[in-house]
Amino acid sequence: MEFDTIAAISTALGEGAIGIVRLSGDEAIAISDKLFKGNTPLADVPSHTIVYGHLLDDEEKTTVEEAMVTVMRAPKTYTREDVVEINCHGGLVSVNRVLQLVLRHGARLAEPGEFTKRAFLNGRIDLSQAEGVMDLIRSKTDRAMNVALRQVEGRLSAKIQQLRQAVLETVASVEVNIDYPEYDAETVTHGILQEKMSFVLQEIEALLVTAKQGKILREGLATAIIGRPNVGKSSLMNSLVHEAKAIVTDIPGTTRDTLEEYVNVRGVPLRLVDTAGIRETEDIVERMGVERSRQALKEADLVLLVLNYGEDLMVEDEALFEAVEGLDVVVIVNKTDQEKRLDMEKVRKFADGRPVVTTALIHEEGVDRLEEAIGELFFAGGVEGGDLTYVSNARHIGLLEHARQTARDSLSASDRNVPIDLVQIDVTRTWELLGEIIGEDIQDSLIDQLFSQFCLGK
Ligand SMILES: Nc1nc2c(ncn2[C@@H]2O[C@H](COP(=O)(O)OP(=O)(O)OP(=O)(O)O)[C@@H](O)[C@H]2O)c(=O)[nH]1
Ligand SMILES: [Mg+2]
Repeated sequence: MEFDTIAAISTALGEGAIGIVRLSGDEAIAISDKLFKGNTPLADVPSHTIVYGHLLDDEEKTTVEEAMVTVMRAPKTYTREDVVEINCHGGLVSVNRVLQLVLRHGARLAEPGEFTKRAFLNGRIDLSQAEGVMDLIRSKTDRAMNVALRQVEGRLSAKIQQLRQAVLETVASVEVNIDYPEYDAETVTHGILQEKMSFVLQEIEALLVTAKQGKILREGLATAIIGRPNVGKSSLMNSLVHEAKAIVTDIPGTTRDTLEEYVNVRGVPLRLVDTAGIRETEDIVERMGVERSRQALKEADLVLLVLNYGEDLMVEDEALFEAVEGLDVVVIVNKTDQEKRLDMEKVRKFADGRPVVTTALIHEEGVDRLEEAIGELFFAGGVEGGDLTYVSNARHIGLLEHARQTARDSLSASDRNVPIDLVQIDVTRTWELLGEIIGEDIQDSLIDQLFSQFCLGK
């Protein structure tokens, strides 16, 4: 494909030791040569080498920067085009100046994600791999990063290709049938369809099993800390993020608005939400806070339900147990340094098999046990360190769910001996849906929208 030459600052903006301005396209080397002065012109240096020199301002003929310039010729580059990376001094002014210089000499400012988009359009990676690149940059824990890395390497793509191949074999067999009905191979075709589509369905289902965990690794587990006022919810938030983020006082009703923080607990990324203590109140602001707590509870994947060891179980506590029915919950009995008033038997009964952890957060006691309980809850089922072909992207999950449906439809139609050319419709649709995951048969507008979510310079 033919493209113009693009440029962007590829390092994070801010003060740093070095900053990089990257160019990609047919003119990348020629444009760089216009402003670069070193021992040899860039056009003559071997590919994939880095050279030292200066950048000159064409108008004022002054040296703008001292730079190390990497020349990478197509096709073995990130975009499959000629790529030049200008390493200059880090710092907002410096990198911006270099960028301006490059733009003045004929490069166009890249759109967000445009380098990766080119890698996709030039066929180096498929769409799911490109999306993996974005996840990689945004990953918040090691584990999430490993999952993204596998996706960039093409694990998911390979799986999808394999499934599409199986669907294609079905299609081919059906086509033969439609074209040569005199052979009356319909029974054979139904047999092939049953076999192949069952396999495809099974594999899609297996992928979707990983979806929940994959999505959590990517977006963080929405975790709401709830409990009556003053039980120690904000103390818990602070203990988990290892910082005094939330205000803690002995006044019930201290927290009035929800407060959010990301934290990595044993490899599980939590999007932790501290909430206002839930109680009936006349105070308008507090009441709005309580409403938000209820909302946070509704949106939570995991609930940390905090109780007070120094008080009897109250009706409000019991109401909370009711509210979290069916959710993943860890019960935290806090303030164990106080005299015991809580009936632990009763708590266990209400917890109904869900983990109960005791803490004295005022002394940072029990935080370890809590972290362990969260880790165990999440990685129960031993997925840890196993096959990392997670499906984590909402777009992929949506397409897989749809493909699961069309695969099922084709099987049940075949079961009912529906004419094979009608069954074919569902089979073909399955093929298309799987294709969309890796970016085949996908609309340009959707591609533009996907890449626009990237950061500048990637
Ligand atoms: N004795 C004792 N006090 C604690 C413990 N944990 C927290 N506290 C105290 O309990 C009080 C309330 O703690 P917070 O963390 O603000 O409680 P909260 O649940 O966020 O309260 P609201 O925001 O008002 O709903 C503070 O004075 C804390 O210092 C503990 O383990 N033992
Ligand atoms: Mg609080």
